[in-house]
Amino acid sequence: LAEDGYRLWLRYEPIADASLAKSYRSSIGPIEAVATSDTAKIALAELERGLEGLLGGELKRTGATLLVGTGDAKHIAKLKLDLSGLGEEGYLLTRHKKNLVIAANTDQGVLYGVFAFLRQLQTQRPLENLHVETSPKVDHRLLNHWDNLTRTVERSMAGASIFNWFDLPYYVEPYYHDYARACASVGINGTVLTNVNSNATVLRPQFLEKVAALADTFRPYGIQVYLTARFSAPVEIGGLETADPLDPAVIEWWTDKINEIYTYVPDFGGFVVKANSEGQPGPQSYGRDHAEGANLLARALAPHGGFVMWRAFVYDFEIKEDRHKQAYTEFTQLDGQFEPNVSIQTKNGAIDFMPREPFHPLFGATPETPHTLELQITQEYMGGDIHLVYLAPMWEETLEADTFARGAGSTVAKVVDGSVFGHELTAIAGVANIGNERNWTGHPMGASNWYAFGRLAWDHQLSSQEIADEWTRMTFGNAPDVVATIEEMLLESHQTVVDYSMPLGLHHIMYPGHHYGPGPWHDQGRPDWTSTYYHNASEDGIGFDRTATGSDALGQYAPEVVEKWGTPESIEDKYLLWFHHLDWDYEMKSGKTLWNELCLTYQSGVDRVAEMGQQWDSLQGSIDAQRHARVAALLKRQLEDAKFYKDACLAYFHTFSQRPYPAGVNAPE
Ligand code: GCW
Repeated sequence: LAEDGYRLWLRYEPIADASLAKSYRSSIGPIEAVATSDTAKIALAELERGLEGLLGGELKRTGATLLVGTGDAKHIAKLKLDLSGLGEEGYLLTRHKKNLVIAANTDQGVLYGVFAFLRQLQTQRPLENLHVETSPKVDHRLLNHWDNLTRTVERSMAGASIFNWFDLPYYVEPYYHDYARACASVGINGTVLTNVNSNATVLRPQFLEKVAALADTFRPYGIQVYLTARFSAPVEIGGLETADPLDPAVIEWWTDKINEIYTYVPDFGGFVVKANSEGQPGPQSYGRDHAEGANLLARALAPHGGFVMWRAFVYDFEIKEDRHKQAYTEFTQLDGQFEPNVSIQTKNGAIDFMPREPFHPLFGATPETPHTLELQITQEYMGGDIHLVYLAPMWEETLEADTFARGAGSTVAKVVDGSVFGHELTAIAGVANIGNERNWTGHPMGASNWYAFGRLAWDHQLSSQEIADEWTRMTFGNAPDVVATIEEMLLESHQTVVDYSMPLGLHHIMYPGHHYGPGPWHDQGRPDWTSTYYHNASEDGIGFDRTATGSDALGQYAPEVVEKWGTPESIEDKYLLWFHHLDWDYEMKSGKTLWNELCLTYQSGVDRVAEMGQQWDSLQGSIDAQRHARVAALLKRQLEDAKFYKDACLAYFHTFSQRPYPAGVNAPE
């Protein structure tokens, strides 16, 4: 099991290039550090472990010393470094005369600095002119686990939940430390332990004890613990008759409950709440609105410094309007009514983590209320832990999308990091793809998404390419052919999955329930869960008219966006059928008809998976046999799945289009 992937990107394999290793050894020298806090001890242990693995043996005196610590430690203070811009979590890696320095204002910053320093070596960057100065652009960088107390995990396939509730608090699994190390290594500083669909059980004292054990374990790694709050908890576990947020008994119940939580977890982060969505209870069940619901919890959390992430993923069983529009309609009305410690947790797009979505129109639309950007690391709609899909390019697309809220350049990233509207509360959340599989994520490449999420949450200006490069080197080594091949596979993989499943702006045509394969024909008896509602295919054409002649969801965006996306000629092909319903013979920018383009795009997605298989085969012998074999097997299945997706969709759409398949497309059998 030596290469089973358990170590993730923290492998610290010996640097094979002897002269590079030698030069690293001579520029690093022995470590000088003072470690008194648990966090500082963890940082030092990690540094020793990393250097031991990468460089082997003890580091000898070479004239250089690696100086590690906070600005107030004597050996750092005397260097007179300017650490004023680093804040609580930032760090500085630099050179001071002959010495290398890892410095920060806090032990937490030092821990992040240590991981960053080791990353330099893992990716074989030169140390001569080392100078990295960075602090996170977003304060709260959280994983959201959709994990149930029974250890099932919603929408993840990487085994059971890593949280072994049954044995807690007595037995603390050693791997919790490795989970925390991995999170800290990419700057993740919070974790929501429970599913947004969970019941209220976790709020019972017997479970709060268990939560406390996890919080104690994660704290020295800088990871705060959060929970989901089931809105009906006062009824479910509190014995009250109502959960009406304005009812004094309910207010008292939550206040007591929250005070109680803080006796177990003094630095408890707060709650994520899914309310009045997909059958979950919420304030509207009592004739109250989302702000009244969120504020109830926020007021009780505020004295302790906690905050509420109130999810914007709301839509009703009774359809009032295009589901795309509902969150915007509800939350823009409430802007200005939320307590300052409430953030609206908003998915990247308005429907639901589709393979590709235009950015959510709520970003930029609530000047008074901050947004927590919710991304999905787990591949609910993109082949689960079977398909190779590197998600950073998709997240980058969202982060860089311009809302125009305060003129050009008001990107989603800048709305989220608080700079567009001057918000102090900033957060970003990723729905975890982690389970108790030995390699954590099932697909060996799935870890790239955990890694990329953390890196982007820390610094949204990093490119998906840079992140892929780092991760590949750290995970599979620095051999040029390995790096080039894997990077190319990663970077093209998202467009590939879009092409063989939901190209050209198609969405929500997956099979219901498991969401794994195709189901464009599917009708679930309510329009917003029905594929035909979203693709609208008929003899007349295909696509969802969301312009003013249709649902006008487009009208929820800024005028600049409306102008760009308002016509089929001006919108990018990748969003075309999201906003427009077009004739099968519509002439695309490529000069092809829509039908032909659709067919060829599906086909190119399939072809690209086949190519990935060949690329991967070419690495046989260049990476360990175990991980190679696993990815190779998964790519074979991905190819079969991709063909099936394409065939199912094209065969179905063909019943409407009645056009021949263009040359180059393998017609479905
Ligand atoms: O994507 C949908 C999923 C549900 C999920 C929901 C949500 C946690 O199919 O499984 O529930 O979104 O985000 O609340």
